[in-house]
Amino acid sequence: MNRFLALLVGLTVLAGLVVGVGCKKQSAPGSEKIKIGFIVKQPEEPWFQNEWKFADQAAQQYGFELIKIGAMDGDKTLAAIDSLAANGAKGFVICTPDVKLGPAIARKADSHGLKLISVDDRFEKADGSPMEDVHYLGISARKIGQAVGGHLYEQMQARKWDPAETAVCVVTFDELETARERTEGAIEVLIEKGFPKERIFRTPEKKAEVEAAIDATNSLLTQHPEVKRWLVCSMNDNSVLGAIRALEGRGFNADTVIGIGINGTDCINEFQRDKPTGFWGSMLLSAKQHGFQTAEMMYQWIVEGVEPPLDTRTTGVLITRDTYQQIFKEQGLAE
Ligand code: FCA
Repeated sequence: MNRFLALLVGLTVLAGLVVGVGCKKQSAPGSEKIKIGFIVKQPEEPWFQNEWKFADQAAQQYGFELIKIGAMDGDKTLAAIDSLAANGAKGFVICTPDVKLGPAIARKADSHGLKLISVDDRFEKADGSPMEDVHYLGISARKIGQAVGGHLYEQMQARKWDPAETAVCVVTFDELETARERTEGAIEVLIEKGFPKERIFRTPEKKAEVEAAIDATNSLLTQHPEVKRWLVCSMNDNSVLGAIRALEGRGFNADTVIGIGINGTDCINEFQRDKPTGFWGSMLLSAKQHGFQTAEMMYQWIVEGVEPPLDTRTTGVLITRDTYQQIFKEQGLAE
């Protein structure tokens, strides 16, 4: 009897082991990874490549699979969401190519039961107001713009430029709230400091790209051949770089132009040139927070049910040709 019992116990333990191993196999790391999408509007821009790089780090740390998709227009964006759903993703982070797509994107995400976090560019309702119910992580746009304005003014004074011979070229992209806030913030501070309002010129770009900024700046320069020195600001590095290229086309250079960008990721080649150009500095944003933190928030939302805050804002810090290497080192960004 005892022997029989022992055998029974032995068999039960064995069976348990087999079942246990079987179960383990099913949930072994790698076989059932959570999938999270990360859609960006301009995959060629270093800013977005950095966001992806940091989101990848979150994927590695937490063991989920990151599906990166570039979507430059509405059709691509909506198709990307369908394909994420078909692939079994549970949610996605997105910088939309057009904030007006917000309601359509939110509806599509909802229809597939996908969680959604918007990054950088906040979704807008049909009436232009922000979709405050969609989780968002973006920059403190007005504050960062104000910092640009402050540094431009300081640099002008440091060079003892006569404000009467100087003008401001503001390449605008007012369709986008985060862009408008940045340029309006810069203008606000320049005026506050005493820069003559009538020589702050706004010129709209059709897209936030170098070529479009070149066009926008050229049309402004044609109207103002009298200006001897220029301060330049815009929504990001590429837009300021475009302005600098247009100014160079008319003989302006580091002695007659002070440009300050935003991102701090798309101006590294510029800082690495042999000679300084009119692109003097940039407000370095935290691509790490935008990429890593949004992906991390999405993962924790899916797995632990921790809903992220509805609105998270990040800050920036000035970098120049002389300081960027040191600051990158301090922030662990150096290659
Ligand atoms: C927008 C811009 C990007 C970057 C980001 C934070 O999406 O297009 O270049 O500045 O905001």
